[in-house]
Amino acid sequence: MKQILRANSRHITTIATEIQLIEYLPKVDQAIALCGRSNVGKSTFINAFFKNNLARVSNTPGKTKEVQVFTFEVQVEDEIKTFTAFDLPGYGHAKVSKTERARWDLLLDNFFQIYHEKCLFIHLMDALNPFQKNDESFIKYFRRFHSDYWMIFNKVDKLKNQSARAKFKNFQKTLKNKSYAISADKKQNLELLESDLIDYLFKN
Ligand SMILES: Nc1nc2c(ncn2[C@@H]2O[C@H](COP(=O)(O)OP(=O)(O)OP(=O)(O)O)[C@@H](O)[C@H]2O)c(=O)[nH]1
Ligand SMILES: [Mg+2]
Repeated sequence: MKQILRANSRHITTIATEIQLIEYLPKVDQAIALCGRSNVGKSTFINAFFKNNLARVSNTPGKTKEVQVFTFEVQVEDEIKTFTAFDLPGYGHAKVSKTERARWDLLLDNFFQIYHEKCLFIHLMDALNPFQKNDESFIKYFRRFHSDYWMIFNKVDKLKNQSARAKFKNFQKTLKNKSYAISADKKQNLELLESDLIDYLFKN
């Protein structure tokens, strides 16, 4: 038996500064971090995966302004382990002031500098519109850290007709690395991801 014990998922704290990131580091053994464009569904993913209403979701891009820290428990046979999940602010949100944007980018950069060895980075992209310019810049930025990285295409429920779904599948096949296609909002295709994530966390 292997499963996430959803009733035990918790929001722990909010981190807004580099000092707080450094202070929290010793508390983290293994973690996952959700990254991606603003509004792509990172917080929705946390809720779908770990517990309803754990993270704040909004239609307005730029909802998650700080690093939100969660813990979740995983059971494999009779062993239970606790892991950390970080919900990160999104990139590429145009409608905020330059000062605010710079503060988020700095916090994200601090996060990667400090946590790149601790985390599996789960990079969400929009299935309808993957590899947008700022996704590409993010990937380029992020590669230097050589962190573990999974690519997830979210909002597949928006691929409304057969031809859109076929086109997406063909696109997915052209990718060199393994990727997942899910709908966090409709909780579609989460089983394989959950099983792979548990295997990943337990083997590390
Ligand atoms: N149709 C559809 N909508 C989704 C899906 N996942 C998230 N959304 C919607 O997308 C919007 C943004 O979701 P969030 O989870 O707040 O996005 P985020 O990536 O955390 O955004 P920031 O915090 O701004 O970086 C919300 O209106 C969600 O309901 C999905 O799989 N399908
Ligand atoms: Mg969010």
